[in-house]
Amino acid sequence: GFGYERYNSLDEIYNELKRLKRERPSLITLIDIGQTHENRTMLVVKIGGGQSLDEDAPSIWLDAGIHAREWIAPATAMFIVRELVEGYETDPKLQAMLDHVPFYILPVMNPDGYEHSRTMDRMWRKNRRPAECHNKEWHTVCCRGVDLNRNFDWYWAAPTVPLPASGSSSDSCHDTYHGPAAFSEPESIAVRDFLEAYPPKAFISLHSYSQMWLIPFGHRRRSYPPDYSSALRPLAIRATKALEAIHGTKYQVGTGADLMYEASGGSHDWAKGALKVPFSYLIELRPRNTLFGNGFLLPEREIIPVGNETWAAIRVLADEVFSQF
Ligand code: 0X9
Ligand code: ZN
Repeated sequence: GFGYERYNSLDEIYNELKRLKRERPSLITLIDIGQTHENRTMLVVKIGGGQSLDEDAPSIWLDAGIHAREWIAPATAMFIVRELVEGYETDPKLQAMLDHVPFYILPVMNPDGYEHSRTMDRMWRKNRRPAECHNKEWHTVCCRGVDLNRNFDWYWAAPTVPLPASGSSSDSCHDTYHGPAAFSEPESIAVRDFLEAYPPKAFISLHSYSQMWLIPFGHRRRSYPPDYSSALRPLAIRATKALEAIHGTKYQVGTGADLMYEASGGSHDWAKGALKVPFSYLIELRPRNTLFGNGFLLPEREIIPVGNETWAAIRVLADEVFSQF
């Protein structure tokens, strides 16, 4: 069965969400936002805000697992689900916040890829779009999967420098294949349609790894939204200070393009640039670097510490949304 200190299967995660819903039917709503290529359900859990779906109410969006191999992201999303559900009973300030500002959490945005990473290929990243074939020299190659974090309609498929490959690739065999068109994938369509119907005040996407709190925009170096210095960056710095205060974990703050590499078609860039979500961030969770092996293979003993420190940061963000809207 499900455990908060373990990496769980998709079934275990969905069963836990259903169990929480049975226990607290008035606090929790489960929303099926779409189906994947392999017909798995994409499940959003709404916590707080009453049971009706109010399009105008301020809310906070959190997704995880857009990249299949980044297992700490869904585990952290589930930690935050539990923190919100239990805190609602025990923390009056959190209760007041959740009554006014619900969380919409999608713990596994890429269920097909996640299961493929669990059972077939630990380092799988993309979704499981059926193979596309193209000619390469003297033979035909066919490859599966689109990088969902290159498939959003924000400078989609734009060339990037200096590493086109890590930026966004037109080669279906590449790990950053952007797909045949913007929003070509059922998973990115489901998220877009939901967010357009219920536009949140904050958008957070959990990834791993690097310990970075990334701010739009990531498609070009030195490209920033107008409120980067006045709002987005100061809040990110406050949030990462709260994070560091828990276990001393240090985060870098900046745009993905400045700190890492240019990459177009990302969901957090689209959320800020196209949907105009006030606070949009991409969080690269632990570890910091990969000196001791593969950074995607974070030991299970770190799940709870990562959950605690990340929750402290997200709490800062939630309090800010609550005070502003
Ligand atoms: O490449 C990505 O999609 C993200 N990194 S990951 O290792 N989790 O795959 C980072 C995207 C942030 N934006 C830029 N780096 N431009
Ligand atoms: Zn990622």
